[in-house]
Amino acid sequence: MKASGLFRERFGGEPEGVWLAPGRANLMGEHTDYNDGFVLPFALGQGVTAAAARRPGSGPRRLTLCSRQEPGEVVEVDLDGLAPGRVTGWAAYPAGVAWALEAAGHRVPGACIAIDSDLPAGAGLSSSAALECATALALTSLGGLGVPRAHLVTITRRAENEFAGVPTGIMDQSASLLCRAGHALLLDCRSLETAQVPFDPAAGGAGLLLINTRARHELTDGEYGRRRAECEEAARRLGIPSLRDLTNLADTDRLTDPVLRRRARHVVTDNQRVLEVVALLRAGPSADTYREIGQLLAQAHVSLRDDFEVSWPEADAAAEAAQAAGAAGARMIGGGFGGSVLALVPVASGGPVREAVTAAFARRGWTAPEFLDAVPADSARQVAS
Ligand code: GAF
Repeated sequence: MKASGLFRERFGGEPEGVWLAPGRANLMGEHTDYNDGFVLPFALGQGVTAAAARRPGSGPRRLTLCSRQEPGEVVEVDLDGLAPGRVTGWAAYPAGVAWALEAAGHRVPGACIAIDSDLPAGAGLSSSAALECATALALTSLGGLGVPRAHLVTITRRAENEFAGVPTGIMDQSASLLCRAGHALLLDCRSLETAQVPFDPAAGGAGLLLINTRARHELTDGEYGRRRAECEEAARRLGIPSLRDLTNLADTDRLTDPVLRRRARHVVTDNQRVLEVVALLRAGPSADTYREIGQLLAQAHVSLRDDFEVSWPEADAAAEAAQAAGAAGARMIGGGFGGSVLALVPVASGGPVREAVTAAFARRGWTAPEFLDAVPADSARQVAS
């Protein structure tokens, strides 16, 4: 385990435990979470690991953080007086978790934490949320703080929104902390009710292929926040608390601004698609089920590209090439403007789809894409003591 190796190198001695938090892919429901709508993510086998131990002695309460992905950097964070803005860069995520735990009334122990990740960075697979959730499990376990998972979701999201300053919804932290192997997680982002929906594409002769388009995804670049503001403005003009309350597509016509109308149309149709996918999955796995889910994925991509306008050229090309080579459907996932495409692929078409997407990128002179076979995995957990 590489995080433990890094811990030994940097801090000497053994960690008291190693915790893993997975990244996520999202089957359906994009940009619906901050509109109080529905999402259907699943956890990946890949994630962030944190090897950690309490600091010995009675010195200042402090976190000492290092990461294999940030070689040479050791960040010291004083827990007393910790406040947003005091820590920046990658360390803001773990420091923000300590801050949010303390703000929720939990006393965090001083600790040394070594981080490692096998999630490709910038691939839109939620590496920041995974970093937060691995840290949250490490700190609560080391401190003997019995914080229920549902609270850890809101605490880690608070770290991201208020400490790291990234205005995301609640999907990614929920996926990392609540998903189950062999299932997708249906989350109602208004009530925060969850349901585990059996999701085993292999049983229907299909597989999930993640295509990292290698166009880097950043949530901090302003476009994400702009979409969020547009949705809030659309809801305000319609006189409803949030776009979740719009269930009839025709109601979007009441928006005279064409941009706001398109944004609202995406949210209404994507919420509906989540519920349709859930109904299909609950009916049981079959080749037909996955063909229909594939069609919904294709529709969702068009909606994200044309109505929500968060797709990017590499994602459009990947989705198109994958579908032409036999994928049942494919769509961009996550916030957009970079990152990954999720393709639902009949097992026999796996090879041809990879070849077709690779060839499409090569024809355009783009960096070759990376592929990852995704299998719905378990949520965050301790992996070594
Ligand atoms: C990012 C955000 F972090 C999520 O909250 C969600 O809004 C997603 O983009 C888009 O669905 O992953």
